[in-house]
Amino acid sequence: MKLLSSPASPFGRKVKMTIMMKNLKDKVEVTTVDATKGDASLSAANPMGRIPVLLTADGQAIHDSHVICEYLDSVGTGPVLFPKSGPARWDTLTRASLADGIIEAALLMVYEGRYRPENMKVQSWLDRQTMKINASLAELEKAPPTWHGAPDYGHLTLAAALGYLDFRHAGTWRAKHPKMVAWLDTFAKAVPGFEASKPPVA
Ligand SMILES: N[C@@H](CCC(=O)N[C@@H](CS)C(=O)NCC(=O)O)C(=O)O
Repeated sequence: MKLLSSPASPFGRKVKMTIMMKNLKDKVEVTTVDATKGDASLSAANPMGRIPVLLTADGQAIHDSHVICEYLDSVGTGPVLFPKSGPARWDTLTRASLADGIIEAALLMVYEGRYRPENMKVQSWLDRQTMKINASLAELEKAPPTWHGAPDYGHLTLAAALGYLDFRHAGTWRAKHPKMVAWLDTFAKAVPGFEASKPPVA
């Protein structure tokens, strides 16, 4: 299998953690693709031009980090990352959805800085993204999500989100969320793939 991703991508980081947790490291070759530059191999695999994309051994292109992680969960070994049914499944997916929302808001803020000329920036829109991130973090701080046995896909996604806030937003979230800081430390000890997939300092 081949994973098209980039070291900076928080969605790619989720997939990289999944690869390690599901003991698939020797079965997936990770290729760096720059999604901002209109890469032809990426567009062929995903018309949206987004990373990550997984090319399976039989030539199928699978995209969206959730779909890739669920696929890898089904073909690898190790702990189950996606409960198959019942309340546990909806709990995992809902936690992942909140964490994906944090990533999306944080990413939109980065894109605003990257793509919009200075005189076209809209502060109220940036404030709205900040508000979404802060509201989500405040909720998580009330009751950091625990796990039994091993972290699941929802926990992986949350760790990727917090790692992205560290990477692109100077880790300012840490000051007001001590429980989540401790949560991330505990997660990093439980999932070595978190440290191994850390983006390089820009
Ligand atoms: N929902 C998608 C989002 C993927 C995504 O937005 N990836 C970013 C990089 S982190 C990207 O490829 N951006 C380039 C673009 O949107 O053109 C997923 O979970 O995989």
